[in-house]
Amino acid sequence: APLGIPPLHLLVDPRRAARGRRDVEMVLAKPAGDPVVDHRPHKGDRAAFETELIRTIDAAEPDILCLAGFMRILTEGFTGHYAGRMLNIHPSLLPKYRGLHTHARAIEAGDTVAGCTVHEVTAELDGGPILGQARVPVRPDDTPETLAARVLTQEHRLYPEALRRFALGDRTRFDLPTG
Ligand code: NHR
Repeated sequence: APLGIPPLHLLVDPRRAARGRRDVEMVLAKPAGDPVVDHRPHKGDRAAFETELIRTIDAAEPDILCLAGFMRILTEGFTGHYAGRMLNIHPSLLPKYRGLHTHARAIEAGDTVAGCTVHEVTAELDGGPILGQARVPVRPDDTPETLAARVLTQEHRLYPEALRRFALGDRTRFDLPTG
C-alpha cells in the first residue's frame, strides 16, 4: 500500500452491480466475483437489506468504509454500526444541495462555483462532518452533464487525499488546491 494504508477490501453498490457494472464495486484486495448484496429482494425493508450488507462487509473486517455512488439511504442501524469509520463523496459543496440532482440545482441557482465534498456518514443524510472539498467553476453554457464531468475529475483527486488524511487520524477540514 503506497500510503502505508492497508488495501481496501470491498465496497458494495447493489444498484450498479445489479446492472453488471463491476467497475464501480471497487474490489481492491479481493478478486472480482465477490458476493454483492442486492437491495431489490428486500424491497420495503431497509433493515433487512442492511443486515445482509453488514454481514457481507464485516466478513472483510474493513477499517474504513468509503461510499462512492452508493444510492440507498442508510438507517441509523447501519450508520451507528460504522460510526466514525464511514466516508462518502457528494457532488456538491455541502452544506449546499444535500440529496440528489446537485448539478442541475447548482446551475438553476446561478452558482458560479460548484464542487464536491468528502464527509463522514452519519444518520443525517449528507449532514455528517465535512472532511474536505474541491471547487470547480461553473461555465455559462454548462449542462448538468458537463458540470458533472468537471466535478468528477476533482472527485478523483479529492477522495484519495481525504481518505489518506482520515486514515492517518486527521479529521481537520481541508480544501483541495485547484489545478
Ligand atoms: N445515508 C445516511 N444515513 N447518511 C448519509 O450521509 C448518506 C446515506 C446514504 C447515501 C450518499 C448520498 C449522496 O452522496 C449517501 C449518504 C442517495 C440518496 C437517495 O435519495 C440520497 C443521498 C445520497 C444517496 N436515495 C433514494 C433512497 O430511497 C434512492 C434514489 C435512487 O435510487 O435513485 O434510498 O448523494
